[in-house]
Amino acid sequence: MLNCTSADWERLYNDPLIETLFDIVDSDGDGHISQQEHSLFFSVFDLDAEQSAFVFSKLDIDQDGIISKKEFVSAKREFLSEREPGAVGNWFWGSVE
Ligand SMILES: [Ca+2]
Ligand SMILES: [Ca+2]
Repeated sequence: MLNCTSADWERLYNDPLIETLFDIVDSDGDGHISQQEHSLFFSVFDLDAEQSAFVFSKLDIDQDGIISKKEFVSAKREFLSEREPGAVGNWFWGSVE
């Protein structure tokens, strides 16, 4: 993060893969991921659905009950930059080998 230039940040926030993934999870296309959509995403990808509510609360940084695109992108960024168990991104993607 310390080495990130503003161009890097711009690239991260405009990563088409993240946008695409967000749009997939946001199945009703209202621009936010609800807990129901998140739970559905977990089941579709055969992840542990029982963890969905807990993971959702981790991702919902401002605790307003929905995951915004900004929150989603920040989780993805944490997944890419953090290898510590318990990092938000790790919870989102489940246990990654
Ligand atoms: Ca939605
Ligand atoms: Ca939120």
